[in-house]
Amino acid sequence: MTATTSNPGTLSAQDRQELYATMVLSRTFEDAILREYHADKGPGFDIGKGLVPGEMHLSSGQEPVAAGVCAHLTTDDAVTATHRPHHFAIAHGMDLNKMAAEIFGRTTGFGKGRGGHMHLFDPDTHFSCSGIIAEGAPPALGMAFAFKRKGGNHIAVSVVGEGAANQGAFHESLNLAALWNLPVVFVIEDNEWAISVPRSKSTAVASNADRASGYGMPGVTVEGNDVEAVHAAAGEAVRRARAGEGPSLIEVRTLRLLGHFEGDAQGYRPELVEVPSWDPIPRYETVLIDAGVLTSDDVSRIKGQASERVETAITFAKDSPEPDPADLLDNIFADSALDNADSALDNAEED
Ligand SMILES: Cc1ncc(C[n+]2csc(CCOP(=O)(O)OP(=O)(O)O)c2C)c(N)n1
Repeated sequence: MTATTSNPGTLSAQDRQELYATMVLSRTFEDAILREYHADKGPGFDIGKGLVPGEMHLSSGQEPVAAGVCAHLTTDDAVTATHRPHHFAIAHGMDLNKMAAEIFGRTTGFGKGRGGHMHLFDPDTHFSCSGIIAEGAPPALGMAFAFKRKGGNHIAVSVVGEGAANQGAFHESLNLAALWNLPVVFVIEDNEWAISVPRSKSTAVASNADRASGYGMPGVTVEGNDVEAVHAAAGEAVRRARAGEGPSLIEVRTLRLLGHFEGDAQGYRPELVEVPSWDPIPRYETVLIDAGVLTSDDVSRIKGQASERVETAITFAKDSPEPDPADLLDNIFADSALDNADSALDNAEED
């Protein structure tokens, strides 16, 4: 999406429709992945089985964070996301076909099917994510440093969960980003749970946004899982970064509608009974319909277009070739690295 600099209350009808459409596309994609993931796991729910093997972390409920932040970015800006990456990947404009193919482990995927859903990587849109929590923060700094050295006003966004916000890599990144005045926006997606650990059991700090002042940057908390409030906070943080005013931290109180991973029974979440009424997408839909920004025809059109794109991507993934086991060791080392290693070995043998 194109970068905008909207302030609260100044979003156009088109901006608001786009925020809604981005969230709908993300949810539609994940609902399809959920369907395919569970289709053939067998009676004992074996995560090694089926068309989409391995773990699956879905972001349903957290769409306002990605839509609100990425509305300010172009694909020349970098995003490093988490092990729960789909909503950010989609909001940042990654190709749905290659994304689905990667998740299905097919050769047409972003990483030739070797990374899977936690390791979506696309140099064209400057997007990456990782199964290692807080791992994306240092590379975001590297991207921001490069952008600053090259000139221009591109920025990097580093997304972490509130659990990952306790990791050393995250804090070292905040420190260096402020010290070097780098164009970075740190986003904490606070869904209150790090697997089964509530925020109150992982940090003594009531609000992670307060930590920003310890590093010399502004920090803001966005309450209510509200896409327009995220958009407003991100607008200011992105403006600062582009203007050379340095990094900012945004903590968004959001909501994970599903388990930490698919198959998680969530016995640790007593509040779950209330969750359906918290779904941010129907809530925003009602707001926009009441404001006269969306009609029910618009809703059907947006959902229909999302479904069409998503089902095309799922079909593309299913029709794509599986990797050939003979290629297993390809693409692990760059050829030059192998050459260097060979000559180092030769030299060692000669010595
Ligand atoms: C460095 C590291 N330690 C532990 C894990 C195991 N792990 C995977 S997800 C997770 C919890 C992450 O919680 P949070 O950062 O709040 O993100 P959420 O899953 O809620 O989106 C942990 C501890 C990991 N992947 N990487």
